[in-house]
Amino acid sequence: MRKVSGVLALLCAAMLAGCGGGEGGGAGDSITVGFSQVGAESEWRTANTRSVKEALAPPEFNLRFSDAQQKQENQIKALRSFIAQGVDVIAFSPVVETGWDTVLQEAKAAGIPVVLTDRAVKVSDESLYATFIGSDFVEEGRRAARWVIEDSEGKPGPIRIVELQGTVGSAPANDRMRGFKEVIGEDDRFVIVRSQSGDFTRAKGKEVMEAFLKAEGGNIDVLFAHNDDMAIGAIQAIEEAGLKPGTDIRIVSIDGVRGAFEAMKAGKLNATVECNPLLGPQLAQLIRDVHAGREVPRRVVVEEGVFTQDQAEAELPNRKY
Ligand code: GZL
Ligand code: ZN
Repeated sequence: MRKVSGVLALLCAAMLAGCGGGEGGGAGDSITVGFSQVGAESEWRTANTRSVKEALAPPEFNLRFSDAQQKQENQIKALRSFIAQGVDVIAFSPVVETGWDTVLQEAKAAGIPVVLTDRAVKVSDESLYATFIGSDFVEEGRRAARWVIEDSEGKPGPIRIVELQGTVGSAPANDRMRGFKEVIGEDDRFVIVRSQSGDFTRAKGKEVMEAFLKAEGGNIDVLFAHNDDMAIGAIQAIEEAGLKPGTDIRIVSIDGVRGAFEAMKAGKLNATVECNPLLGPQLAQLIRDVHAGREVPRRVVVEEGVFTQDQAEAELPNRKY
């Protein structure tokens, strides 16, 4: 089915180009896509970038890819340059949720459709983007909390939790926190004693966990990290403090990257909530459909699961990222 629609898309693009449809910036009948990526901050992001580049490959696509080093102003600059180049479609993963209305109005005025992938935006006018494909981050936060509740079965309170949050203002950080609090709040044994952003990186995760340990000493029962990279950094800090990660402090994180499976196999991480970065093929199909003027769903949710320590060894060889 995908093959046929791919050929159809090429034919119609050729026809459009043929009748001087003014295909913006497309070389021949390929679809020129401007893609602005958040950065290269985590294993998840590396896998996501690989999946996007593999899916938006020549000759069908002419991909212009930019890495924003996790800065919104760099993404806005990239989007403006894609508009100036007259690309056919713009796709991007917005580093934070707000501050996009102006540049997306400019894309709309230039007649360039926008596809959101991975993270969402908060905008006044829904027509500023055609579709959003990404995870349900609130559900990921709920899954992490459900694991903590299950893991704390029979333990008396207070159970003291520290939280390493993702990038300030980003959809995954806002929504994972919301989902986690919604479920953990149902059981008053749990207390979130400290929350701070580790910006989704190993280095910052380690640094913030060192501060938590200094402030709370051995008084931390659970670490909830919004991504595996921060959890892996925190694990180093916990070991350097002479404590056993996964035992003295139970740890749950999100993404399900290879590093998490290795940490679970070593008994240092207890669970990871899967967050699938391999969005490339679905993104490519959405771009084909949008470019060809076909209807697309406003929201495409990516299916994901949860992995625990006892499954790590068996699952490791199957991991694609
Ligand atoms: C989630 C993605 C997050 C990952 C982090 O879809 O936006 O950003 O959870 C990454 O690892 O940095
Ligand atoms: Zn996800």
